[in-house]
Amino acid sequence: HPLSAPGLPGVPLVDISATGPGRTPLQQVMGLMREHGPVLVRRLHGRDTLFVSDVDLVTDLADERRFAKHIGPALENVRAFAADGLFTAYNDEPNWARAHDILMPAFALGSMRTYHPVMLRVARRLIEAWDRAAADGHPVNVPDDMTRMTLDTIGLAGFGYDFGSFERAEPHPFVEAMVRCLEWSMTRLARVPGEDHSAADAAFRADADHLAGIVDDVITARTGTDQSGADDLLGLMLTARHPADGSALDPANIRNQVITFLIAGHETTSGAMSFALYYLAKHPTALRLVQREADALWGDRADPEPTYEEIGRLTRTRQVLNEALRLWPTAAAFSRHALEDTLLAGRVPLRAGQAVTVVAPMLHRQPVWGDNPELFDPARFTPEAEAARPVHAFKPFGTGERACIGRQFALHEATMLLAMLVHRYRLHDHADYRLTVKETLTLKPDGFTLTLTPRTPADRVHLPLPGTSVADTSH
Ligand code: FDE
Repeated sequence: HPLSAPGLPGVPLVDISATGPGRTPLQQVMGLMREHGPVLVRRLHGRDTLFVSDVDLVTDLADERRFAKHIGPALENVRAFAADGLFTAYNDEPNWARAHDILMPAFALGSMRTYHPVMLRVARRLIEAWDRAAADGHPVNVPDDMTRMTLDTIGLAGFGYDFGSFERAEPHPFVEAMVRCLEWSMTRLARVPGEDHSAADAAFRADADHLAGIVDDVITARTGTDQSGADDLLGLMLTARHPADGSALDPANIRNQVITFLIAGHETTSGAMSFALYYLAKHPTALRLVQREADALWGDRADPEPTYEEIGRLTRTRQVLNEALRLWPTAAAFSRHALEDTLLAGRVPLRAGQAVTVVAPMLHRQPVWGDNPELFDPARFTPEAEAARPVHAFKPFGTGERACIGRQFALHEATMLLAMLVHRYRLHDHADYRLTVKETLTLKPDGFTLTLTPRTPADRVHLPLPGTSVADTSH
């Protein structure tokens, strides 16, 4: 039996210092929870982290009067290149509230109407590339192409900057530098005291400078030109004043926000679409349902022009995305700390300032999800099924005022692309892919490839969908 964690009677303490966290630390924690239960302390070189995934604990942690976002060691490392950008800012850093209040309107549901045409334009770039692969019989690398698509989308929609990712054989240098920065942030957590990491740190500095350089190009490209009509994120940041106190964002903070949005806006969303396609490729019944939904909108049209309103009607597609985000929430953990000494859910004593990390993929496998939580089943997200579940059982976007500001953006982008893809292609799991989840702070299905063939009118079943309702599956 493992020891109890200090000050936490009954909470198992698991020391992983002998092996370290390895390349898949999140999946290691999932394994520890499968063995020791949903509340545990992991010790690494004398540093303890309290991980939880019980619904009642997460529900209590969502109480904004008693808990707040915690910038844990992983996000501290990300601060080395994103500083006081929204994701990594401390709650009491003035730039957090300032940027949050200025940027909120840009992420309200209604603003997606503005981004829709750009999202559609980039979706068509991906489709062009996939049409060529289909014609040549070549496989496509799903996470790589999803990352091209999401980077180009946030670049164009947010900042009017074109990364042109589909014209490159290799990922854009920004992506490579960013992935290495994220990897540095993750592996730095596993360092053994006393080791020399100066080479890795120098390489990280070079990558971080590279990111800052690209971002400065993005900003210069804008400030040199006429700003009228630039109502995107960058335009807002450069011109908008805080609604209450009239203050503006300073240039250093704008740079941090652009880095933050480029990272947050594409890594997680591309992973979510990749997992959704993985599950669709493995689950013909779910695939048929989303194909019928897309067919009902676009029939045999070769190049449909999805409208903003139509994306809101893609209920089944949205359920598939939610179910993929349940099994593999791509931003898999978030941390909270207690504002005062308190008893978490009446059973775990916490001191003021003490941090707790929520392990979303395990929360999403708790008994409230039924007795077969590993099963991919989009029907878990029908309105009836959602109403029957505690609201905090599903947390792929974090919680409270520090929850994901880009949620509607990501869901609109991903729902539209998925529907367009299943409408257009038959997906072939040509390599009999076995899921391995790669971790770079975010999660991706590693090396997942598909081959494609165009769907024909004969592939389309012209039947109405049974009992579809337009439902908001938000949480
Ligand atoms: C945020 C976020 C979060 C939280 C974290 C913590 O708490 O720490 C999460 C969980 C998330 N997010 C998730 C996600 C998923 C997906 C798919 C996404 N996400 C997407 C996106 C897009 C975009 C643009 C974004 N996203 C963004 C963002 C930001 C900025 C943030 C921060 C906020 C504050 O204020 O804090 C986030 N996101 Fe996300």
